Amino acid sequence: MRKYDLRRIGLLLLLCVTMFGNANSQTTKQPVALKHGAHRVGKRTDADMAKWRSYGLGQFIHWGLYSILEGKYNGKYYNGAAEWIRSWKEVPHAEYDSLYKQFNPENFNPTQWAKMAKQMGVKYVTFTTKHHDGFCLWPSQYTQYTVANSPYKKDIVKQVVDAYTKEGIDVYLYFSVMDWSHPDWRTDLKTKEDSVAFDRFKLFTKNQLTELLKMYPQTKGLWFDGTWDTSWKKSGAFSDSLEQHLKSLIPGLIIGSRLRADEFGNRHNDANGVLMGDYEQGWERKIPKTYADVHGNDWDCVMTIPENGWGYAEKWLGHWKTSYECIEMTTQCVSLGGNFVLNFGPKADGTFRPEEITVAKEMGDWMKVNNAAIYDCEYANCEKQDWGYFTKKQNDDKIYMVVFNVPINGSLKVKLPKNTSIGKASLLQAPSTVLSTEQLDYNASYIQLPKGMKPTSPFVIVIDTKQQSQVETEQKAKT
Ligand code: H79
Repeated sequence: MRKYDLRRIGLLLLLCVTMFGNANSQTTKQPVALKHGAHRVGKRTDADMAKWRSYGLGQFIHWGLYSILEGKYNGKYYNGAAEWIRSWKEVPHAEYDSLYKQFNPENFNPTQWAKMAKQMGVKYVTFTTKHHDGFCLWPSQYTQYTVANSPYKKDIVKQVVDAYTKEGIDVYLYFSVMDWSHPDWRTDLKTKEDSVAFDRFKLFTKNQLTELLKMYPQTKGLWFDGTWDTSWKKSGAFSDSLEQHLKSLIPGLIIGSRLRADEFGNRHNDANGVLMGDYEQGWERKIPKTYADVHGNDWDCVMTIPENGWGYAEKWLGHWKTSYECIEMTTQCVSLGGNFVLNFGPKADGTFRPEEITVAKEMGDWMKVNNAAIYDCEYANCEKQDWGYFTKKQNDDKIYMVVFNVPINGSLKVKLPKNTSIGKASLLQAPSTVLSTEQLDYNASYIQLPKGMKPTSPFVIVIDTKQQSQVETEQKAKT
């Protein structure tokens, strides 16, 4: 019996225990024996994944031919996301597919990009190597539709990978499986011809991904997209073997839950409800409300600064987020055990719009002072309060309160986990300022802000916790 089969049997047994071990469970369904389901129950425990978990903040970059059109065509503005403009009926495909002849980002300065990201405080970047239009920002040998055939000619992916790696920022490659430029790509497999064509497409996909990992061995992970079509959902065996192949090329490689489908076409979670992939990749432009919503998984939230739209658009219609909103989202994600990844859509010439430069700068300024509450932090298991968010240092007992709304009386309610109490509360920015506390019951307290403190930006309180003995807790609980 192969090691792989043994692993599956182990997984099934684990599922049985999980599902039948709980006598109160209402949904005691028989686990389904799967050939292409999850390979693991629970989180990865290795060092690469531990590093991913400690990032807190990441950057996403969407850059491609759509950046040239800037969300408009013939003077009319497109209502959808700028990177989807090729699918707008106004845009002739042949014209869009010729845009590569104009791709020449003369002001592209990868070192400047990486330095801006570094100043912002991001620990990883996810970069679009190929979006849905199929245009490759690296010189792929498997298609002519690449940057090598543009006037710019040079390899963009290599420059991004090298510049960010040099700044100590981990690089993840975004890759859209859906490829509008490829004649063999299908949304469904209805005929024999479809299946034959899609088999060629699968080989093309595998070749391109193998090529990427061989050309850029510093890659820490892959961020898949465009995997929702029926054709891909019918290709569970392939995506399973593809994932294993990619992981064999770079040990420790991190791949989210958007790549695979099981043999029944279930995505993200397999037929037994177990996550397929190293983290839950379903939080696109939304953040879970409670810790229960993340089902014990690692996860990331990818977010746009405008309401929608990832590629560059001349006009941002509607609201766009301020740096404080982005800082709050970062904190909220970390407080629920996830990473927050903020998107940037550079212009076709390779420069960033001023609004994005401002957000990056202001977030970085805040992170410089307050990053102790973001990096290496996790869910703190404290009851959520209206003033903001709790985070907890991994492998440490320190709890952080990131305060966004100060109550008029300056009293911040804190409810720590069972058997834990406040040893000392102080301001992160002024550690010698010890804050007074008033105990409400055995694990709830008020922390009082210094009189006259009028914060002008979100700030952090550090709680050094102490463990109460069980006896002490029980005695207090009785009174
Ligand atoms: O790259 C950015 C987006 O362009 C891409 N993901 C982020 C990171 C993205 N595009 N669309 N979506 C995500 C959401 C998917 C929408 C869909 Fe549909 C709705 C897929 C299937 C139904 C509309 C109808 C689009 C395809 C069919």
